[in-house]
Parts: sequence; C-alpha cells; structure tokens
Amino acid sequence: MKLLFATRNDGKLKEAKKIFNSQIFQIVSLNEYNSITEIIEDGKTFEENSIIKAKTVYEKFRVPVIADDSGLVVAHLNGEPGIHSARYAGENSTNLENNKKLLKELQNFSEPHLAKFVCCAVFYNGENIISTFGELTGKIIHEFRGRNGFGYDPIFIPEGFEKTLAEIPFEEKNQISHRAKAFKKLEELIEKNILKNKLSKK
Ligand code: ITT
Repeated sequence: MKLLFATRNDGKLKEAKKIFNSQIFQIVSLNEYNSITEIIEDGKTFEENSIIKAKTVYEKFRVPVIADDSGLVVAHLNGEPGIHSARYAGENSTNLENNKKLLKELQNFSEPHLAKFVCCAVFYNGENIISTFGELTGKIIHEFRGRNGFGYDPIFIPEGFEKTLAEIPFEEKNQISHRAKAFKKLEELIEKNILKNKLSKK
C-alpha cells in the first residue's frame, strides 16, 4: 500500500520510512509529488494540525495520506513551544535558532528542565480517519551534543539515558521516540482496519 507522507521535514520522513514495514507499505513524500501545496497549520492541538495536514494533502492528490504533528512540551514554559516548535524563534527559523531561543527562555528556571516530545500521527483516505499518539519524556540540557537526528535532538536527553537524542544512533531513537510509538500504533491500525477490511470486501 502506498502512503503519501504529508511532510516537508526530511528527518521525519527518514524515521517514518524505517518504522513502517516496507513489505506492506511504501512511504513516499511530498517531494516525490512535486507539491507546492501550502498547508496552513492553524489548529490548536497536535491532533488538529495533523488532521489539517492529512486532509489538505488528500484533497489535492486523492491517495491515502499519513501526517504527523509533533513538538517539544516544556514543563517550566507551560507546555511551550508545543505546537509552535518548528517556528519557535519566528517564521523560517532554523533548528539552531529555535534551540537557542528555548535555552534562553529556560535560563532563569531551576534544573532539571523537564520536557517531553509529543507526536500525533494521522491516516486519512477520504473515508476513514485514524489518529494515534506517542510521547518521549526527558530533560533539556544547556549544551549541544551529537550530530544525529534533527530539531531539538542535540539538547534533549530521554529519561533513563545519558546521551542526547542526537548522540543516540538513528536505529535506537527510532525504537523509543514519540514518532516511533505513534507510527507503530498507526501502522497496526491501518493493517487491522483498512487493509484487512479491503481484503474481506473482495
Ligand atoms: P511538517 O509540518 O512538514 O511535517 P515540521 O518540521 O514543520 O514539518 P511540525 O509542524 O510537526 O513539523 O513541527 C515539529 C517540530 O518539532 C520540528 O520542526 C522540530 O523542531 C520539533 N520536533 C518534532 N519531533 C522531533 C524530534 O524527533 N526530534 C527533534 N525535534 C523534533
């Protein structure tokens, strides 16, 4: 089954390709669809935004779509940057600018700087909508460590680990991450509710 992943984030795409069983699913991205579709993420929650992404892309291409909306929820900052994680330091901000802004916002708070990554993953085929969630708890550190991953990975240490997500090998992040948890559940539900249904209708 071909699934169009409604994302422009190559880090997410690489992770999703690894998480979904490649014998059953072929994950393609908006890059392969040559899309310039503008998606206005004006939802108030991760779930609302991931549904907006999935529906916008489905309406344009009419193929089964998956999407994720994710971000970093920081305890001292009342949940910010949350759904604003990608643009925390402003429109078109880089990962480095977002990370620096976060560290600045946290500088006057006592440690540990507890945080969690949250991911809502969605499937939409014009008929059925499925959404799932995943979380990864941990803390923010005030130095940049590691070169793997993307986004806030160099300053986030998962609970029970000593290394940041950017120091942990790709395969290991993909076992424990918020995205891995959400997409694994999504994969199971697509298999159970969509693929099996299709077979039994034949
Ligand atoms: P798409 O909307 O095109 O999928 P995006 O990067 O704008 O890409 P989001 O709106 O879901 O995606 O914002 C997610 C942001 O949260 C992302 O840009 C990172 O800053 C952060 N983030 C999410 N998951 C992360 C992860 O696994 N590691 C590090 N940072 C992550």
